[in-house]
Amino acid sequence: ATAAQTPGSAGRLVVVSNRLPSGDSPSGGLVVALKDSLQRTGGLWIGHSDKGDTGAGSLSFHQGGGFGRASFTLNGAVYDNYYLGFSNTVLWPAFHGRADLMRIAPEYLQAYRRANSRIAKLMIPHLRTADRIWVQDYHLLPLASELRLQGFAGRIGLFLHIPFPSLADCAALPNPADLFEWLSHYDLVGFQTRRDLVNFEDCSSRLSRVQRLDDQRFRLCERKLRVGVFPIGIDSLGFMDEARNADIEDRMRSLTYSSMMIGVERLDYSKGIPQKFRALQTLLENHPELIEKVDLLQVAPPTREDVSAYRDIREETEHLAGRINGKFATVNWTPIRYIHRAIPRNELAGLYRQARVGLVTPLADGMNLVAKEYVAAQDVGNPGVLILSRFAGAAETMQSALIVNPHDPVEMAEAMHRALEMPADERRRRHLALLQEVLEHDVGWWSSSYLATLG
Ligand code: GDG
Repeated sequence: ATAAQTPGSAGRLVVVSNRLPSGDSPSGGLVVALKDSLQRTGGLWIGHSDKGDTGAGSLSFHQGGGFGRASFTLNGAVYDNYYLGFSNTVLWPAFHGRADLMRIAPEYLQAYRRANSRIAKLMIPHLRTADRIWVQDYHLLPLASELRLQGFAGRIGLFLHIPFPSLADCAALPNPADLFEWLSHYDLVGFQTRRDLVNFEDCSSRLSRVQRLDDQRFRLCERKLRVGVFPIGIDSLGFMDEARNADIEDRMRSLTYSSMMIGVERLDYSKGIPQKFRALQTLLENHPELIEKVDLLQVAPPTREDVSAYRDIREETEHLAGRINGKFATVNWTPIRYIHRAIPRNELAGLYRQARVGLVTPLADGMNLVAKEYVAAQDVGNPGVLILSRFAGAAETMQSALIVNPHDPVEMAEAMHRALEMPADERRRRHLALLQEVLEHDVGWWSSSYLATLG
């Protein structure tokens, strides 16, 4: 098939992600970062939407949001097998070190290929030769190969938001060589951390045909590929404002105890919530003077509930919270306040600012934006302390946090104790170093350095 590409002189930015950002709701960091380039180049954001005619043979264009937005729909069964199936029951667990949670089924891979081929087909009539396409994340790995097959010859980049797997996990994928074949059709593949780049090199050299050309260039499956490390950030100034203006303090003042620790993450098995709860239990056992003095506010909105591993982690989390609360609670205090729904963004910013300790303790995480949001939200004169897992991508650049191993409950409990007792000058020193990093490498820096490299 040939692409009906409109020749055009000015290249636009075309962003493709699994989900199309909505035009009216408050913008996430990614939208804030890309809005300028999209507007300036008259660009387009393409993503899935379930509002629409599933049989539609073309993209649907939407109003609002300040830049071009177009959506595709997929047949319900194809979408489920592509999104819940291959993306979230094969790729997500393998890429997060949990190959044991994979469920491999031929119809998942088939739907994943079909979905990507269909997305490419719907995109082709709307593309111009000079466009730069920026594909977001693991749902769309084969998109470049499909676009090439259908005739698009312009620049295509991929950013992987999640970790690149280790060799053992990569080898557990249904057809490991496919992954490298898919990646080889991009001009630029961006990773969150150096560790991901090392894993990519390790896996591709064992499972595919690769040759290093220089620092940033490989020959992969007979094609040239550029790679780079681009740690994603947040809209740091925007979030600092949000936290300063949040009006949560009055309501929080009615609480009788002084120290709140906070955890915020989708209820995902990669986030280490049970490990965090067990560490809190160890803290209360080893430091009983903290009973009625400290608590953990855990915000854990539901996610991917149709996948069985997510039902299991919910059971485990709720069982553990109940057990720990039952064991330690008194008539006017409970150690864990657990909220299983999303709370509004501005409220979240105010809660981070109130919390003396931010607990970001995933077992595996591409970057982890909560760590950056917690830092941005603090009062610089009297900041809280960030406890950060060494398995979060964020740990590569946020070494002034208290870095912990989430598998070790005693180490984590001691870090919590240390954070709660930390003198103000040490808190300010650590916070300042972290804040500088969060401000310097915000999401605007991330998108412009990626796009400058894509060319
Ligand atoms: C993937 C990678 C990488 C959470 N609960 C609520 C809420 N959130 C917001 C947080 C934060 C975002 O969701 C979560 O971002 P993370 O980075 O922590 O994690 P993932 O969702 O797993 O994201 C990750 C990221 O992509 C970007 O590349 O860092 O490693 O896994 O912004 O604040 N927001 C609101 N209510 C909630 O209850 N409003």
